[in-house]
Amino acid sequence: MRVAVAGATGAVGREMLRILEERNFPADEVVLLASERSVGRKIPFRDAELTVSRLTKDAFCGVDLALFSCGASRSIEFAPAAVKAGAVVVDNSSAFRMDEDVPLVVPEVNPEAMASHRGIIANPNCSTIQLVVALKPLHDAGRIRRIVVSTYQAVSGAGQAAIDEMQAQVEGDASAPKKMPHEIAFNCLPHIDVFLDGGHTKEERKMVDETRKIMGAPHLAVSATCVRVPVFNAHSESVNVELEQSVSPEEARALLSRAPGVEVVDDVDSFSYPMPKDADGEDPVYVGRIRRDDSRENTLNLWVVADNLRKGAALNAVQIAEALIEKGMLRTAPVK
Ligand code: NAP
Ligand code: 3JM
Repeated sequence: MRVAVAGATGAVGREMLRILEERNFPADEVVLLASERSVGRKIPFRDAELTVSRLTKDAFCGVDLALFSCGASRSIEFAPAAVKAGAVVVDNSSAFRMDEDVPLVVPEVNPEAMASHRGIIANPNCSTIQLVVALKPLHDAGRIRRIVVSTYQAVSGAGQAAIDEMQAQVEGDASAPKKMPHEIAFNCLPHIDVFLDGGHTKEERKMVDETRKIMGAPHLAVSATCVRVPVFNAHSESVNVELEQSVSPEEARALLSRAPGVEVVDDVDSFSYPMPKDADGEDPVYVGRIRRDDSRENTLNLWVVADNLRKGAALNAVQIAEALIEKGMLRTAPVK
């Protein structure tokens, strides 16, 4: 099997390579693609060093699986060429997520959606992924009526340049920010992606639309506020969830303890709750601070934390690819 990683030099692409290696992904050959700027750069993978090539339409010859994380406009330009060359594309960008004929998949939540793919499968936004992994078990138990979520998103979600920008700022660099709309060090910015009509941001709109699509609940009430915080890696979310039927905090804890991809960290007596520093580099979606919202019937509050580069992006994409292989849905041509 020949696997292409488009955006291999980025924060998500590098994590993708680590995860392919860690999980012994059955790739016979891995092709690294990025912009002209990175051509010839060497990146360690398994026992070797791979050389980065330029992302072009011809780069997908003989490729069976293409993992895209190089921005939405590159996905629009190059993913169709990869499909034409016979590859299945797992796309990390927002380019195709809301297309009716593109499945939007979190394997723990809606693996059945993969079956209808026509060459492209979309990976949801990082903030959406951890939200739906935590909420699906509660939805199955008590039917969700409304979700109010506020995010505390790490700078790694904005790419390698944003990580470097905050690092420089904490070391005292006072020059004007280039990657963020304002200084992020020692600050909070309620502004992720662009502003849309009505005063919402596109990140907030993604959370609403994607959650509805993945949960198969097109009219679900979802209200999101997305905030960038001065954390290097791992997103946190404060989630208020109103259900049709009562689910007690104890029941929620039991359901979530059994749920795939979830780890409950919830013992206030020992000050145990999820934190981004603990989630950094880990696979699970961590859930804690599970408690009743006493101001409203059948309503719970939760605190949900996950590594946005892993479960929020690269790990979810690789899990989709693994599920495709397991279901025999990846057409693999012999490696030429
Ligand atoms: P990043 O660190 O800035 O990396 C961007 C990658 O895209 C680099 O490999 C870069 O190559 C490549 N690239 C940029 N312009 C290109 C061009 N014209 N042609 C070919 N390659 C080009 O960003 P990141 O955090 O890894 O995110 C990459 C993308 O993944 C985002 O834009 C977004 O669409 C998606 N993403 C999704 C999630 C999610 O929630 N699922 C989370 C984060 C990101 P060079 O090094 O050569 O510039
Ligand atoms: C996360 O090219 C772009 O505009 C990409 C911007 C981006 C996205 C996106 O819209 O694909 C940066 C970080 C995402 C995302 O996951 O939606």
